[in-house]
Amino acid sequence: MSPTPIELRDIAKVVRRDVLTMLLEAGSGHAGGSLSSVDILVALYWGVMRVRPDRPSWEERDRLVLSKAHAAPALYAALARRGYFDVKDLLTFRKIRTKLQGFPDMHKTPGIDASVGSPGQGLSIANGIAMAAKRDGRQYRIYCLMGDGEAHEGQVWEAGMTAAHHKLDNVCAVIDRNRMMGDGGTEDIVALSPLQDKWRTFNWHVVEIDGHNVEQLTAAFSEAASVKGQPTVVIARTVKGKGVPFMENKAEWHDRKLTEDLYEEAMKALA
Ligand SMILES: Cc1ncc(C[n+]2csc(CCOP(=O)(O)OP(=O)(O)O)c2C)c(N)n1
Repeated sequence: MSPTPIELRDIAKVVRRDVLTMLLEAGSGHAGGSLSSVDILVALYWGVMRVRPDRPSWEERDRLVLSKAHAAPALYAALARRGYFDVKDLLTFRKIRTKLQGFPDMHKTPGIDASVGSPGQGLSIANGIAMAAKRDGRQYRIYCLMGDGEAHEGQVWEAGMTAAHHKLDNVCAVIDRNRMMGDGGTEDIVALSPLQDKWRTFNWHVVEIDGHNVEQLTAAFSEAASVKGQPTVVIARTVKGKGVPFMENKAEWHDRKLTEDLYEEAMKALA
């Protein structure tokens, strides 16, 4: 049975706490963009995606490409809590020879469907997987989680055109629309608005929702699954650093180092 919205919210809180513990232990990593993505990942892995954590390579599984690869801590914590590997392994994040590299490596970590790192590339990978699924007559769906600042990379739009041209209705892109990146606000650096119109013009089905509301997220993904002949993009309005008041909407928390004191304060906020 699928978890209730209240259960999903509780899981998201546990995942957020894991993220902070991993970042403190590693002494580096990306807090803001990990915390903004947590509810999206929890909705997907617990409420939407067909996966078997005991068989990570199950051929019929739905796939996720973490195009905003710096949010790896959020994905690793979600995978561990979902049962792909031991939660204790999270403490090895960013350590030498760990399976939990700073950016996801599909050859090292159970549950990782694509090796990613450089922003802007994930949607092209998702397209390739989606074309293979269609060619092989498989029903699985491919989710691609992107940052909004990531859309400054031209490759995102090349991939956007390609997915629509090939009618890849098995692709669902999710944009973590926190309106921030490491250097400040997306709209000040290179404006993305009107983002819905851009994707619509690229022949995508567009849904915009509150990216911290698990009910809205699951409804959006179910709408996406019913769309035929077109890929869907879910624009998920989020808050960078969500859940930790001193991190929320602060560009510096893109990748600032967490200290013991600030960690304690953050964990109190997520108690
Ligand atoms: C090719 C390349 N371009 C840019 C960067 C630097 N960079 C890393 S992530 C990122 C974008 C961060 O913004 P966003 O995608 O909105 O992520 P979020 O706010 O969700 O963390 C940038 C510019 C890079 N590492 N490599």
